[in-house]
Amino acid sequence: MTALPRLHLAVQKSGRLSDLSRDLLRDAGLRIQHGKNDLAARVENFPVDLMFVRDDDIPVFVSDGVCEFGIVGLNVLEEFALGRPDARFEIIARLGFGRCGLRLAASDRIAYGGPQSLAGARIATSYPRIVKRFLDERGVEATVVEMNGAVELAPRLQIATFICDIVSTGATLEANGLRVVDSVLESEAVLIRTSKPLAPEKLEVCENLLRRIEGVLATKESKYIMLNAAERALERITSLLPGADAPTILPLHGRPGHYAVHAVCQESVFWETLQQLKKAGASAILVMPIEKMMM
Ligand code: PRT
Ligand code: ZN
Repeated sequence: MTALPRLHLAVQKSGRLSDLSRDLLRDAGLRIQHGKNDLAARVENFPVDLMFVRDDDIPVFVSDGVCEFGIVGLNVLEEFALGRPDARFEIIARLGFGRCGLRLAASDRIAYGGPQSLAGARIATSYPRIVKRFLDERGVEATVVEMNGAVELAPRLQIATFICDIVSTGATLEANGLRVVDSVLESEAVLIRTSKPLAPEKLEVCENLLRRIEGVLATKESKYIMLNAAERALERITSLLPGADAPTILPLHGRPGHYAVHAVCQESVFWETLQQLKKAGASAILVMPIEKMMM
């Protein structure tokens, strides 16, 4: 029997996305062999090798087809793609972690009444292409000053009046006497795939990997709901179930006219939903996590 061809998946070696990327792959059932400091690791039970690299290199590797897949922040990906119109990748899934925003910020003393306030100003950033696009789309002319780190210091050093940087809690801006004035991009980690043609024998492995990752993402949001209800309430109740497709409805033993409703809800189930279900006549409502799912 010939061995299955191995795929290459690029993940951040060490940084904010590293542990979360590994967690996602583990949840997808991939057993990763080596420790954190290696440059590559073999997955024991699936024909995939992980490549541990700087996040900035991930779009390059995937676009060039050196790695078939990669996990990277949308901010890094967009900055790369704007500089490489011939880039060959597609976004397969938004992964729901590494959430942050690329924000314009300035000191409290600077007035801001919308993008026009940026006209003629200097903006320091590590994302010059994204900032340039933001300005161009709004017809504003400003000077973009590229910095590779410590962007928050630019106003204090009088390098620029505005900065455009990644913000998550806002603590770094606050510590530097800056406030957010505008949003440029919402970001999170995404799974990307090369658009270079794959060898036919790799396609099936790719599909299997994707199905597993999609399964993990689906279970994160999904819940299994069980409840009981009288027949007359069924229509209203099933319409209230968030993202549920064709619930299972079973007669309750010894309670004529009453049914058990089971459904997979593919959206978050909030307390408000449970209250609405109760009001509509549901009783014994149970909401359970789903461990694995393959659609
Ligand atoms: O070494 P390598 O090049 O691989 O890593 P890196 O240092 O370039 O990136 P890293 O590990 O810092 O971040 C990886 C990705 O995580 C980013 O590209 C974003 O997609 C995402 N992410 C999520 C963040 C943040 N949150 C974040 N808060 N990236 C950076 N920050 C920084 C930000 O630059 C600023 O300095 O955190 C500071 C602000 O945080 P708050 O919480 O004070 O607002
Ligand atoms: Zn980086």
